[in-house]
Amino acid sequence: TKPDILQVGYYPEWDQVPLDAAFTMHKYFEAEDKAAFLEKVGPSIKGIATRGELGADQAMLDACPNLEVVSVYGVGYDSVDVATCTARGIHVTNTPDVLTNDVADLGVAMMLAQSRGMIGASQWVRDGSWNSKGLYPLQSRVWGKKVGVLGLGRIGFEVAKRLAGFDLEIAYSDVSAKDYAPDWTFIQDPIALAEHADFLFVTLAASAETRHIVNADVLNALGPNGMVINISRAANIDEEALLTALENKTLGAAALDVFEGEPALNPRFLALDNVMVQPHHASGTYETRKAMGKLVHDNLVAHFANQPLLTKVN
Ligand code: 8YV
Repeated sequence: TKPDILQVGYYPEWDQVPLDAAFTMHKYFEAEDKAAFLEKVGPSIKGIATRGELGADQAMLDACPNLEVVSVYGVGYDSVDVATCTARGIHVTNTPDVLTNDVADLGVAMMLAQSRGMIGASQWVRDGSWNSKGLYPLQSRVWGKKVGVLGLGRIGFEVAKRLAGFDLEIAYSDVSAKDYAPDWTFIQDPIALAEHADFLFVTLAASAETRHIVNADVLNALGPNGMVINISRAANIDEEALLTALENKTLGAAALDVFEGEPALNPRFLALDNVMVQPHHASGTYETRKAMGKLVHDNLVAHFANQPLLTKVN
């Protein structure tokens, strides 16, 4: 008998096939009546396999009294109530490290593309404007400017490392100065960091403490020539304040991979030309997603074989 697993979201075939071979997968995301589905399969469920942005909500945890393990396909586990899991003796695992470089790559690419107006420039060529209207409007330079990295964890570190290679001056904020940060400037206060920086990268793990850490004051400090880049979680930014700042041009620009209520983002974003929007795909390469899927699978297998978990959270 294979352990019963609640599968919260979609996985590509190369992940689904090995999961189906090792476990009885119950596809929550395909159920029309989610509550009825949970009521029916809940008592048999020993594990949950979920995605970073979907997590496991209270209704799921409540519906699964025999739950032993939650395996998250993502480094962020803010959408899983880890405190409840820990109290109930439920293990939680995630997929750190394997996605770090891809997330950093996309963040830097977003910053460069938005700074140099590359999406608009591509459109300029495609729609014939180059030929009919002439030269594309000039943009501000990137190299030599100052970047502030809010959260110098694994992803923040890789962003900073890449941008140092572009001759940007690096400053960062975290709960404490990091001994692995070369000669980068530590500016703990997010407002002071934003005041100092031209580009503010948000690379924090989301938690109750970091909710809306990028607020109206931080955005104001970043200013009309500043850009905020978010490759973490939407909740780290006060989205209402961000939209207002972008609309009023008190903030120069934003490059965002994450949104409140995604994938249904606030339509106000789409009316703005000073924002780059991306569909939460910073970890979305074949190589990384395969490594993430393997970790989701291998953690579940390890758990049910009474082996040590590979990447445990609690
Ligand atoms: C998502 C992420 O998990 O790692 C994270 O925390 O947000 C992403 O990698 C990804 O979209 C897969 O669900």
